[in-house]
Amino acid sequence: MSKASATDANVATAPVERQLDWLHTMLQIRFFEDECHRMFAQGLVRGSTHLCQGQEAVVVGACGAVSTVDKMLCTYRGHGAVIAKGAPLDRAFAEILGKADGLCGGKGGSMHLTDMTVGAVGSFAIVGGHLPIALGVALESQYNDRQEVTLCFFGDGSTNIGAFHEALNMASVWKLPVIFVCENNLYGEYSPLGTTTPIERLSTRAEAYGMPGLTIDGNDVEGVWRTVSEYAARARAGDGPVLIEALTYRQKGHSRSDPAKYRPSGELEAWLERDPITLLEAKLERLGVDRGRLDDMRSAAEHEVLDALERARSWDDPSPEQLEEDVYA
Ligand SMILES: Cc1ncc(C[n+]2csc(CCOP(=O)(O)OP(=O)(O)O)c2C)c(N)n1
Ligand SMILES: [Mg+2]
Repeated sequence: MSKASATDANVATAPVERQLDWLHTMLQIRFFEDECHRMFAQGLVRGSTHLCQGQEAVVVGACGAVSTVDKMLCTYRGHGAVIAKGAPLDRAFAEILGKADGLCGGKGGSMHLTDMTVGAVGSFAIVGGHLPIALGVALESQYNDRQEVTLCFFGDGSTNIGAFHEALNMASVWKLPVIFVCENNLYGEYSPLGTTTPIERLSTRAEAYGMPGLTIDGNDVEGVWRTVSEYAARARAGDGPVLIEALTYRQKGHSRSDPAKYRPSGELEAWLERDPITLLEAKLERLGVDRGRLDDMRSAAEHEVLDALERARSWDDPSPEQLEEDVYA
């Protein structure tokens, strides 16, 4: 068995089995997104999709720090978050394919995956629009005296939207149990953060609203888990929200039609060196996990994803009658 590295030495590590669970979910998300990319490229699905390859550690670490009864809201780049919260792979694929047994009856699609049974309250396509909604979800928990937290994921671009500022302010005044997690992937669509935002550390915006603000390595799943665990406990105790800025990188373009040619040369390669899955595998090897076990897990995750896709593709499309259900006008 090899020893943990010096950088790990002063920090309590999560049990290896737990870290293997995280790896498994991160691999499922990676393969899920790769398959989504293929489905859209092959014209099996209309519209667009926003993939999260490279950002898996943020959602897996954060969702791993809360339980099913806790709530989660995310963006249109939300497949990974919803899977990390526990939604089944086949019904997520089915939703994207517009099938009747999709998570939302096939009526939401890629940008609106929702699974209330696991606390995945919604994926939102209006940038920043869901932050005030997260407050309402958290207010309901607080009002009914349930010690739940609401995880709210959003991109760096959201921090320039008015609703971000209003939401942080009110969450702090009312001490709402919201964990605001900014997935800072350095770009809002095709714009580097620095061209739209006059500060570098987005977490400093927390200070204006009287809540703690931290910047963490979003590609270190255990670090994300540890930070969210700590602040979730604080929120459950009634001490209010936190803003966590998780630094990460979107390995693909903004949406499926974006080849991301605007990236400076070498940037992608540098971030691929810090791929969150590779980092976790290397750490597990240092902790003594056999390489063969990691390879087996990788191929199991790939098969699970491919099986789920095959099942979802075999399911029925909504009937004409089902199309009229859930329509309010
Ligand atoms: C209110 C609003 N303005 C503009 C858009 C168009 N839009 C879609 S995604 C996006 C970029 C958001 O970037 P960021 O918040 O960093 O999230 P990321 O896509 O990087 O995950 C924009 C401007 C939108 N959906 N909603
Ligand atoms: Mg972004």
